[in-house]
Amino acid sequence: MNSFMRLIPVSAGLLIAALAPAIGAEPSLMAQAQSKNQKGDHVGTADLMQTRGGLLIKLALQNMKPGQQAVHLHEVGRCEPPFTTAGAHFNPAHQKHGMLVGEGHAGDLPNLHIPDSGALEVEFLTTKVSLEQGKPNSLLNQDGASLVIHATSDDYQSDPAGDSGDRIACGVITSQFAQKGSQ
Ligand SMILES: [Cu+2]
Repeated sequence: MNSFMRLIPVSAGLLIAALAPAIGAEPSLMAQAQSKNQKGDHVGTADLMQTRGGLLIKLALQNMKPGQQAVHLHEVGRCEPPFTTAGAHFNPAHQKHGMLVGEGHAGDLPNLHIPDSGALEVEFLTTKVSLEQGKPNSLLNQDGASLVIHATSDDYQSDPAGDSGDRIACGVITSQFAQKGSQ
């Protein structure tokens, strides 16, 4: 039984290496969020990859309303419309919101500019959060985390959420290699 359990991390590591050859020899941690709007329609996917320089987030959205919209990492991995279940912004360092005010929340991200097509692909790198379990800034903590998109833009200063309006889309951040019963 024990030897079987030990096989799981080995095969996960090989899979990571196969999926992320650009990162080099070191396996990376990866996670994904499937974003849905309040009606439950799929509107995009976020692929998260822990790199040596920070957490790379690749966001691919479709069927969105054009315009500037805030995107944040929220502190709970639960997306039930109207998405208040996702909690506040991910903020383990207990900062006030917004880069214009100070350090900001760890879950703060720059605004999305969605074109008339309603589709957008964008990548960001943030050094304020991690996928490494056990770190204080890990998104993969006990209650998880979500990627939330708001109806309007973040003003980068109003506490607690940049005056960015309703939560229009939400996706639970899920480790790509989480095994049921592994904790
Ligand atoms: Cu938010």
